[in-house]
Amino acid sequence: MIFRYRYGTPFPTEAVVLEVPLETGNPPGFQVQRTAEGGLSLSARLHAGEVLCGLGENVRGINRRGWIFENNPMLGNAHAESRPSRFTVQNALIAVGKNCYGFFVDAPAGITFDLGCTDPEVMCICSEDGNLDFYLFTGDTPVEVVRELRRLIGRSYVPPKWAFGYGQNRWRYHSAEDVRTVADRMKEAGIPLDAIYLDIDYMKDYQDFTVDEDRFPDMPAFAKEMRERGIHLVAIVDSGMIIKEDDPVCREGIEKGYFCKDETGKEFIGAAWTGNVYLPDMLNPEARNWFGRQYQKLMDQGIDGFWNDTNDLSLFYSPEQRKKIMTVFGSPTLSMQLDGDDYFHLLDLCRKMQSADRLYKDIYHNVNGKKVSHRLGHNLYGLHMMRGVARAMQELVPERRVMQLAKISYYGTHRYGGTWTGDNSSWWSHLLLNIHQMVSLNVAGSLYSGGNIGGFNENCTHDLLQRWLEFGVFMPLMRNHSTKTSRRQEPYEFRHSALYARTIALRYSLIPYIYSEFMKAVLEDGMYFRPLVFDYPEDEKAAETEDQLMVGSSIMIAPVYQPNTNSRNVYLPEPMKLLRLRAFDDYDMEDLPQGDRRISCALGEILVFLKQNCLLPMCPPAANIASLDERHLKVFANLRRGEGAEYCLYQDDGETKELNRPEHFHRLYCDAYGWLSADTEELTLEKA
Ligand code: MIG
Repeated sequence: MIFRYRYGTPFPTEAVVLEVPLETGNPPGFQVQRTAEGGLSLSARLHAGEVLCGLGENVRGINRRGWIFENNPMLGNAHAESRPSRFTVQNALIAVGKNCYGFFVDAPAGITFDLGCTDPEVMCICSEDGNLDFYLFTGDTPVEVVRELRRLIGRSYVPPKWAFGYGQNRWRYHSAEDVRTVADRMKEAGIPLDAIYLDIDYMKDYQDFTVDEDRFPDMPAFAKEMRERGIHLVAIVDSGMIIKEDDPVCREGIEKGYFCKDETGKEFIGAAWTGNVYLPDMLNPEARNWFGRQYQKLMDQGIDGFWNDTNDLSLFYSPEQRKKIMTVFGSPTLSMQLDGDDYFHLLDLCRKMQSADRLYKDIYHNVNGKKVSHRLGHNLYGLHMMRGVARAMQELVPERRVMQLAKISYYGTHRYGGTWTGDNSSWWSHLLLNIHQMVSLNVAGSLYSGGNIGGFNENCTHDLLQRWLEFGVFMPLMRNHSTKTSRRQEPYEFRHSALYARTIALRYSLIPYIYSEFMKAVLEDGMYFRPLVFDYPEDEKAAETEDQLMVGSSIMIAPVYQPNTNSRNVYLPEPMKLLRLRAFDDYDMEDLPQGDRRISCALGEILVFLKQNCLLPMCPPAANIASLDERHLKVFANLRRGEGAEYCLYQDDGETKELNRPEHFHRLYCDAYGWLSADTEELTLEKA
C-alpha cells in the first residue's frame, strides 16, 4: 500500500507517475514538528536490529544507520567516507526489522536524514523549508515494499542488449587512431568488447554536438568501421554549452531564451572546467526538448549511445564571485607577507568561491513563466535533462531503445536512462563501496547502473582491476573507465591479460542469466541486486552481511575486495552449491551447508552460490553480445533430494521496445533426476 502525506506547498518534482490520494494526520509511527524557522521534522524510533537501506549511491554501508545524509550534491563531491551526499538524490529508505516499511520524501532540496547519528535510537528527517510530500509504503516483504515505491515512480529504463557487453573508456582517447588502437589491442588480447566510450576529447573545443574534424576526420565512416567490428561508440555530452558567438546552437538558445538566467534576466555565465558556459534551462520543457533534439547531430555521425555528464552543473564559480576575489587579491592593503589573519581570510574566500549555495542563488530557471531559483532546481536538473533527451530519442528513433547514462539524478531519472556512480578512485575501499552502491541504486530502480571498473582517479594495479572485473561481471553496466592522468588500465596494459580475457568472457557466458534477471526485475518492479537481509529478513547474520549480494532469483555472489588474498569468509544463509568459475568450461562445484565458511578464491576465480532448487543457465562466450549463441545452454542445477526446479528465461531481440510479449519468456525445467527440458524446441540444454 502507498500512503501520502503533504506538508506545506511542495515544489512539483515530477518524480512520481501515480496520483495517490492525500491522508489526513501524520504517518503512523512518526512524530511531526514544525520549527520556528518554518522547517519541519519527522522523527521515528529505530528498533534494535532494524536495517535501513536506500538513499542512492551515497557512501558508507548498505545499512544507512548511524550517519547524517543530505540531499545536496555538488562539485568536488568525491566518494569520501565523510560525504553527506552524492550525485544521485534518491530520498527513499526501506526499513527491515520487526516491521517492514519504506518511505520517500519528495522534495528537491534542503532535506537532512539523521539516521541514528545524534541519537542511536531515533531517525529524524528534517526539511529546511517544510515543503514536502511524504510517501509511506507497506508490504509483507522488503521486496514488496520496494515494489510499492517503484509503482509510484514508474518502470525502470531498459538499454539495448549490446549495452550489457563490456565497455572500454578512458578520458583522453584523443583521436580516431587512439580509439582504433584500443579496438585492435582488445582484439589481439582476445577480450570481448561491445562499446568504446568517447570522452570530451572528440568535441571541437569541448563544445557539445560538435566533432573535432582534425582528430576525427570522418566520424560517420569511423563509426561504421567500428560497428562492422561489433563495437558501438558512446559519446559524452556535457550540460553546459561553451559560450561561442558563432556556435549555431548557442545562438539559437539565446534567441529563444532557453538558457538559465541571472537575477537581472541576462544569460547566467558559469565557469565550468571546460570554459565559460551557458546552462540550458532543463526545467523549462521547451528548452530541454530543444536540447534533446540536438542529439540528432551526433546520431547522424554514427554515435550509438550517450553518457550525459556534468548534470550537477560542475561549476567552479560565477564571474561575480571571481571579481570579488580578484579585488581582494589585488588590494594594496594586502601585505606581501601574509600574516595569519590574511592567510586564512584568503583561503576562506577561495574555498567559498565554490560554495554551491552562493552560486546557485544567482541562477534562475523558467518554470511555466515563473522564475525559480536553482537552489530548488539543482537536484532536478539531471532528471529533466534526461527527460529532454529521452523524449527526443522517442521522436528520432521511436521503435528503438537508446543507450544513455546520467551522473546526477533525482528520483524519476531511472525511467529515462542508466547511472554511473561518478569519479571514484582506484582504491580497494571503492571496490567495496561499489558493491554497496549497487544495492541502494537498485532500491531506487536505477537498475542499469555501474561504477567505473578499476577506479577513475589514482593508479590501478593488476590485482585490483582483476578483482573489480570479477564483481563487474555482474554489474549491468560493465565499464572500465579512468582519468587522463592515471596509470592506463585497459586490461591489455597489464601482463596477465589472459586472466582478464577469461573473466570478461565469463560475463558473456552469464548473459542468458544476467539479461533474464535484469528484464524480470524491470518488468516486475523488482530488484536485480539485493542485500541478503531482503531475502532472509529473519536472519540476524544476513542483516549484518554487507559484502555479499543476491543477484537475481538463483544466486548469491561473494566478491573478493581485498589485496593479497586467495580466500575470504562467506556466510551462507541456507545450504547452497558453490560454483567456482574460472571460465565457461573450467569450474568446480561443491555443496555447502548453511553457516560461515572460509572459501578459497584465487585471482581469476568467481564465487557463485546457487540456491536450492534453482537453475543457472550459461552459454559459450563470444566476441560481443550480437554473436552470442543463446540457444544452446549449459545449465547448473542445485536440487534438494527428490525435488525438481524451474527457471524463467527471458530472450528478445534486444533492440525493440515491446518488452512484455509472451514469446520472450521460456520455461526451463529440471526434474528430480536432473533431466532438463524447455517449453520450446528452439533451446537445447546440457547439464553442467
Ligand atoms: O571531471 O569528461 O565523471 O567520467 O571522464 C571532469 C571528463 C568531467 C567527469 C566524469 C568523468 C569524465 C570527466 N568528467
